Amino acid sequence: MDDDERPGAEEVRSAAAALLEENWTGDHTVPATGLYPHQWSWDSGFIAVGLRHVAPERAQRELESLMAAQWADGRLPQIVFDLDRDDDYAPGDSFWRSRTIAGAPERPTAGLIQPPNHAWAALLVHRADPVLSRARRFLEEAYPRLVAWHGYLAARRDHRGAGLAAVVHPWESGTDNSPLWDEALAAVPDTPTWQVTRPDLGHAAAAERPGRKEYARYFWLAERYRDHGCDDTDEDHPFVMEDPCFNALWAVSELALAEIATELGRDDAPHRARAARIAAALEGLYLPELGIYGARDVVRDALVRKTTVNGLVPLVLPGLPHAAELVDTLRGPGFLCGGALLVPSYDLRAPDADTALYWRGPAWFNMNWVLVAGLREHLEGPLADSLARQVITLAVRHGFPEYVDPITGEPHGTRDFSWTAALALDLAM
Ligand code: 2M8
Repeated sequence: MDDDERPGAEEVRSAAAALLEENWTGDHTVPATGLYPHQWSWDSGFIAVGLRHVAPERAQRELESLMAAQWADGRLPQIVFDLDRDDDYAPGDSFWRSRTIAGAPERPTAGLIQPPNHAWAALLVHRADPVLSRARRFLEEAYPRLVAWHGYLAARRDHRGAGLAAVVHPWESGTDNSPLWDEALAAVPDTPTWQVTRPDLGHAAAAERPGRKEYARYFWLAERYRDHGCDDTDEDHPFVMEDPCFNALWAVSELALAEIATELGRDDAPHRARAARIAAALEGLYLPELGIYGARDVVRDALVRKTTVNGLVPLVLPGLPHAAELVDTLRGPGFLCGGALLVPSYDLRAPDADTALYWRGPAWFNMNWVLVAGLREHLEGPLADSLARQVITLAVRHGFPEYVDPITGEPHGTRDFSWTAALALDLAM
């Protein structure tokens, strides 16, 4: 790409800041108006990372509003519903009825969770403006909530007792229709009681969203979890998966909590110990023959041997034993050397890869941002820099798309997508 095609830092900053302002509701940022009209958990983490450069107080409030919807058991919910603005999303508050569940907060939320990038985001937000952060007691207030959140993962989601947290629904992974979940999901009934509605198809093309059968299974699983009071005691829950992306983000966030503890004059050792335990347990997901981390299907006690971007995310961990192999895989024929501009969500050589279909081939900006961080951690500066430039260029050129075709850069999904803007902004600063 020619240098003159690349947007300058000021262009990125002003376009991204304008979009983030537009998507700000007064206490949080929606992922995108229309398709995603509420507050999403890991979106808020990524959005705060970008917002810190242009509106540090809003970045803090982004995380504070999510943490204000914490459940008594410590979970941070997948979605905080904003009923005043828009109810065009399913399943919404009428499905979850969270206020009828003991321990749920005042504000209506989903019962599920999303990947724990929040402590990592909180540390970055603090460092962007420590004076403001201290004046607002941002870390003092956030720390106990983040400790409780990670405590929930350790106490309620470590189904095998091996040190990893499990997701009980594909939505919890944030990578909804990743091929990692195919086999486990195929065993889930597609007969929910709740009538499945698809308002999402009014905002995005059907060919770019999960299919009808997948949605029926998503609803069935959500219904089962809800009907067990979202209490994580359902021993026969049919979908229990250990995701390398979710757990790597947990470990990085645990390391961030250690830094936050130090900043607050508290003991950082328990956080470092837990991060080490998660990292050690992650090694049980490593697939040496593929040079990548897979997922574990806890119900079937089997590893899912598929090469997805989720399996590259452990690169963010310092001292990762297989970092060199992961970098080779990332550079190799399934990912960048398939001629890709950005790292795709799924091995481009897989017969069922589809470069326009959501988490089954397209490149996502959040994953590429995480990989830039991972490459920098492992001293792969030139590759990190070239990926960062592609993130910025494709984000700005296409009006902050949700995701892109990794080969052509063609935009897909919704536009004006908040984390695309926030993370491009972060990389441009
Ligand atoms: C997508 O997931 C939601 C369900 O949570 C959906 O498809 O309706 C995913 O890309 C997820 O990672 C993201 O957090 C969410 C909002 O951007 O959209």
